[in-house]
Formats: sequence, C-alpha cells, structure tokens
Amino acid sequence: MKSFALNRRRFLTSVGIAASTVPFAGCDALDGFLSGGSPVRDVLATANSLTYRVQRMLIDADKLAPEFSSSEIRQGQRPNGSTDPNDEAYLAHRTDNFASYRLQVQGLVEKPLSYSLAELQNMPSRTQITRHDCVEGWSCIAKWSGLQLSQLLDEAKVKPEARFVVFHCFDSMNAGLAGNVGYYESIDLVDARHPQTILAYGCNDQPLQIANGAPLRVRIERQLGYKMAKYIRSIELVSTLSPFGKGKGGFWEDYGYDWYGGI
Ligand SMILES: Nc1nc2c(c(=O)[nH]1)N[C@H]1C(S)=C(S)[C@@H](COP(=O)(O)O)O[C@H]1N2
Ligand SMILES: [Mo]
Repeated sequence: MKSFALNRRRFLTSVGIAASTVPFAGCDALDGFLSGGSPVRDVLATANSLTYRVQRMLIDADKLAPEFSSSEIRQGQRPNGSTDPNDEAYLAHRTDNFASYRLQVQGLVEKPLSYSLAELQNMPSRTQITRHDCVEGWSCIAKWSGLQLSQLLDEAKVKPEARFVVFHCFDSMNAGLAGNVGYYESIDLVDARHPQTILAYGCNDQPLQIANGAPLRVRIERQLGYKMAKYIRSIELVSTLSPFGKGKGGFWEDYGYDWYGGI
C-alpha cells in the first residue's frame, strides 16, 4: 500500500505538481498546468476529472473528517444559498410540519424505498460535530444528527452498474436566462458509503431548521458546502450524470464548480 502511495506521489511530481498541495488546492494547482497548451492536456479529459482521480488515489476511502467538541460550536449553522424554498410541493409538506413528506430512494436499486421522516428518525442514528466550509470563504462548526446513507443503500440493494448517488432537491434557484433551475447534487459510491455521510434531520440538538434544509439534508464531511444538498426530495442511483441539468453533476457544477469539492 505504501509503495502504491509513493508511486502516485512520484507520478504527481513528474507532472510538476507538489503532491502535498493537491488534496487541498487540487484545481488551482492543476489549472495553470493545464492551460499552457501542454500535450498532457489532451490525454487528461478535464482538470475536474483529474482532480477527482488524484484525490481518490490519495485519500483513504474511509478516512474520517475531523470531529470537534461541543465547546467548539460558536454559533448556529449559518444559512446559505436557498433558505426558504417556495416551491409548491415543498410548501405543502411544510404546512403539515413534514408529516406528509416521504423520501424516495430509486433508480438503479433492486428495492426502491419510500420513508416518512418519522421512519427515518427511528432508524439507528449518528451524531457528529464537524466543520462546514463554504467556497465563499466562511466555515461553521455544528452538530449534525441523522442516519447513515449507507443504511439506505444496503436496504435498497444498489445494482452493480450504479456509480453515483444523485440528490434531487425541492428548491430551485433563479439562474438568469435559464429561469428557475432545480438544485441537485451528486457523489460517488465511496462518499455515499462513507461512515460520516448522513442524511441529517437534526442540527445542534434541534430539529433541522428550514433555513438549513428541513426536513432532510445530506452531510458529506470531506467535501465543500455546496455538495451538501438541502431539502432532499429523492435520492437516485445512476450510472451516468449526463441526464441531469447540464450534465456536470450538480447545480453549481453546471456553472463551473468542481464536481469533486474535496477539502
Ligand atoms: N438544496 C440546496 N442545497 C444547498 C444549497 C442550496 O442553495 N440549495 N446551498 C449549498 C451551499 S453553497 C452551502 S454552503 C450549504 C449551506 O448550508 P447551510 O444553509 O445549512 O449553512 O448548502 C448547500 N446545499
Ligand atoms: Mo457554499
């Protein structure tokens, strides 16, 4: 294993990247290298997929994101992006305090699932105090409670051809000429099965607030804030991301953000 890692490092150094900066500033480091008309560019599809592959090589699949103690929570989770969706289906669920909400798990699974919030809350839970990093340059430490996504994947029995988990959200964003565009996100099965990847219904010992994504939002603790879809309507197992949005795997990705937002 060790020599494997060393070889990867040598590969990185040989293309002129300091290996130590890659997991944190992968794209910035690679963008310059790829923009100079280098022949290597033709070999590598995009900086984005290279970043993803490099990070997947260097990061242990089960490596945990740092967890903090309660005393390190200084404030409530700062709401960002959509904070008060006014989409019709969402408002209907909101009116009855999400009693009529059901999470759907569908796509490339043997057994599609549909669960109420109460049913999800009765499953074994996990609580973690983690730091949320937004690309806008702020972070926030908060305590999140929910169920591990891996539980649902096991139950639904993911088909072998599935490669990604797509989160479909209730909210849409005004994207200028494109009109209202639904928020969505996606991750690979490594992150989906990671022990800290939870569907959270609680934050800082309270039910998840509307502003932070009630009734259910995902926590993907080794990636940036925009990956952590709020207001989850359904979860879909897929083999390709091309049918969704502009095909880049997420609302912000469709506008240029990296699909793998590693931190
Ligand atoms: N559905 C949905 N999920 C979303 C967003 C959004 O606008 N809509 N914004 C993202 C961004 S950029 C961040 S930083 C976090 C903010 O989560 P918070 O409001 O709980 O801080 O949610 C992410 N998930
Ligand atoms: Mo963000």
